[in-house]
Amino acid sequence: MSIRPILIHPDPRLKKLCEPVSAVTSDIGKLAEDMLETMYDAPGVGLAAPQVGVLKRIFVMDCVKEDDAEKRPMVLINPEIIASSEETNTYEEGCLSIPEQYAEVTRPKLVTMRWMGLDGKTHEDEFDALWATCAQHELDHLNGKLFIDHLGAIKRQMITRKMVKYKREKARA
Ligand code: K2U
Ligand code: ZN
Repeated sequence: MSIRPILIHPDPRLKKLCEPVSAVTSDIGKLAEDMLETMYDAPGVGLAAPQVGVLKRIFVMDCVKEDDAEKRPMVLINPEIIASSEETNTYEEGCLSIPEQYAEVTRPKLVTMRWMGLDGKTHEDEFDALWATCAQHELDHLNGKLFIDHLGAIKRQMITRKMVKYKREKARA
């Protein structure tokens, strides 16, 4: 397993539409393993493949936040939302590709998703609470969308300017 570098916004690879995974190969298994290790190390509760520079439709998540609770790592390949609630939930979101920036995003409270697992089988499940927010946040990544794209232009531009400065200072260090 290895921890992979996480791309920081602005980066054109974070704005691309990711390609479907055609087969669950050993390379996909290794990628999923590395994504989970990278996510736990960050730490985060989700991570999408484009965030580590791989433009494929796969994300991982584990929204179990209690340190002493059993982890529940999930790998979702070619995920799609097949149903979502009218009721919405507003959550102050962050992003590992947009460090230390947070803003409220409103999304459907419940989503039912269909995906392929590492076992090659089709899975379906309903997500709520942080799991639902995280799954939608990660699926946005696979479509080249960031949580700041749900904000107004002024706030989005302000965060982007902060990230340009952050990357410039990091490059100098
Ligand atoms: O995609 C990512 O950057 C991972 C995010 C996923 C996420 C963002 C907003 C709301 C839920 C999930 C990271 O996990 S951001 C860090 C974090 C940690 C705990 C709770 C919320 C966000
Ligand atoms: Zn993110």
